[in-house]
Amino acid sequence: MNVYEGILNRQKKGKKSMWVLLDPDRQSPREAALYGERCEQSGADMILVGTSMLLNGDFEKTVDALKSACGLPVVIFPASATQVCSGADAILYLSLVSGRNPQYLIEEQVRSAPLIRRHRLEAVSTAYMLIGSGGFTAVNYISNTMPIPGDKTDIAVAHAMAASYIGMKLIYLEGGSGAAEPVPLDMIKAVKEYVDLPIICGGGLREPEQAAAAAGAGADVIVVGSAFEQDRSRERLIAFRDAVQ
Ligand code: 1GP
Repeated sequence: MNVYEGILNRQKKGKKSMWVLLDPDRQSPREAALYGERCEQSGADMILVGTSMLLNGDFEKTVDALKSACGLPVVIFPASATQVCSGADAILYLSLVSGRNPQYLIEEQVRSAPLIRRHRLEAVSTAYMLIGSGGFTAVNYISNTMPIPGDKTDIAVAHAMAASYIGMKLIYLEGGSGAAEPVPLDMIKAVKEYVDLPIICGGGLREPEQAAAAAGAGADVIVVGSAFEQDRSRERLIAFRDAVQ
């Protein structure tokens, strides 16, 4: 079963998933391996590797270390075509559909396509929708795009429907890493009502209760990054996992 089939299977069975986002800049590959092991033992379903801005980290070694340390799917969550490497199970082939910047709608995808083929990566077409969270996030700045305002659920729904008609496979509602507020629950509910695709939701989920609320509103997958950067204990991971499921 490939990564996308695994996601679809869980969605069909009504099982919610927790994915952990790991920024390769925040730890050594060795530390990443230990963390990956803990994520697996704590019941996480997948590990995403990516960052808006890679400074010192080793992307490829981090992916390899995670793969050798744990049995979870390790999936690239790329900010650009530079974050493509072999060794991962798949790549979220993101198109920033909420923005109107051609670089992130199609240009980075064209640059990365030959590498994806060379590395035989499974590419999972993902409609990446940046949702306004009341603050200015790294994704806003780097992508040079405007987010969809958090109270404009109709606009979010239209984007998700368009992505579905185009043939994309996942909807990612992104508040932005470390966002002041998570994606509004009403928006998750509305997108769920109109689109059958699995919905991923992340950004600003600091407490298990927030993750539970997002899952309850209709998100099939919850992504948590920052909340585990301060506390990577097994207890913290399990608290989120239990809240999501
Ligand atoms: C960011 O959705 C992810 O792309 C996770 O966000 O770091 O705020 O958990 P956090």
